[in-house]
Amino acid sequence: MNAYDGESLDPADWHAVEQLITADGTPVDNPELAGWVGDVTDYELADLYEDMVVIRRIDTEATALQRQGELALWPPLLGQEAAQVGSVRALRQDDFVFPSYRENGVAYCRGANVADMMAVWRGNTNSGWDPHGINVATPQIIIGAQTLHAVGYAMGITFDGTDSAAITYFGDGATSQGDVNEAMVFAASFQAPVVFFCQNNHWAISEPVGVQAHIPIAARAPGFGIPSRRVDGNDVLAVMAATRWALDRARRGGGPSYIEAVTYRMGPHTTADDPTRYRDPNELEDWAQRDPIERLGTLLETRGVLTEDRAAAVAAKADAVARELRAGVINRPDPGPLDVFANVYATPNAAVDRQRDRYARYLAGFGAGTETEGSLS
Ligand SMILES: Cc1ncc(C[n+]2csc(CCOP(=O)(O)OP(=O)(O)O)c2C)c(N)n1
Ligand SMILES: [Mg+2]
Repeated sequence: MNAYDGESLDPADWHAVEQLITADGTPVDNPELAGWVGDVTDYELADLYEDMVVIRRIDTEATALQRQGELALWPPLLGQEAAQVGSVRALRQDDFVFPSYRENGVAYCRGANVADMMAVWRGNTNSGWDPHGINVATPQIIIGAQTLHAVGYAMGITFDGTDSAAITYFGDGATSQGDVNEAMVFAASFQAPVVFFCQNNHWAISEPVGVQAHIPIAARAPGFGIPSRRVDGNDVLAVMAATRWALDRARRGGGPSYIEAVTYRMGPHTTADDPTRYRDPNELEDWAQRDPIERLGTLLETRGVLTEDRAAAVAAKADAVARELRAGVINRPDPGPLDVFANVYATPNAAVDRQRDRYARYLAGFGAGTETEGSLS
């Protein structure tokens, strides 16, 4: 656990972070953190590398699809691959994830079908996937709301008496939101088995992290009675170690933990944003030197694990996923106008039925065809 002594009070300072792999791919001697990932073999590290490459490819393809008019919007995660992969790969399948809109890498690793993942960004479904199918709630656009859901779910875990955990992802900007602070109070009060996972990507749209945090974000959590760690979010192994530490506390009845993964949003906030209007290009250049994928690639090459054949196989896998994603987006049938009433409630609801019938009659006034339901359920 980090103690903040006041010497490093700049929340944007990347140097005051726990690491296991430096930006140039050199292992770091950090026995306490390393102890949490002592069982991870080089081959398993190569799997994490593959995850990150595939996720970056998903991001590139989705960005292209938005530019081509096939998606309405896309929130890129470029640069945040290690934060997402390291944390999600620390979870068990029976743990439950409560993400924001940017955790598409997390959803992929949990097994979300890539076409389903894109549907909400194409604007032709109210949701993306069945949350209970992969134990991941669908993307939350309301900043910070998912942290409350996670704490409520985690309190339910306690009532059930199992040793699973909830994890919630949110950004640096979200930490200013009341919901997140309320969630932390509840989590601490009820010792809920929940992991607060903050991706400090340095920006909340056009607002730099230093405006809303005058001390490192991780330093806030102890004030709520929640232990925290501040890790290099571009170091997949450090992120995995910290997440395992937090999950272990949750499973053993130790209550909530907080992780600040210090990373960088290399792309725009969304495809509707132009960061060149508010961001110093040198900052981007600095962070490009700390790329999460390159550093792991360097380490694995040095150890002889990332051979040319393996790298080619990883690239082929990424291309295959991108093809599947593109086909899924382009071939996805448009919903019918009445589909908006589907899945509002889990059980039949008279009020929704009345609204659907009224709308169907209204549509029928325009002639045949428009009143039929589409193929989505
Ligand atoms: C309650 C609420 N207020 C404002 C917004 C508009 N909004 C969307 S994203 C965003 C910034 C979030 O920044 P951060 O939490 O750092 O997450 P990031 O986008 O960097 O992943 C804001 C203010 C919103 N979606 N919900
Ligand atoms: Mg942010």
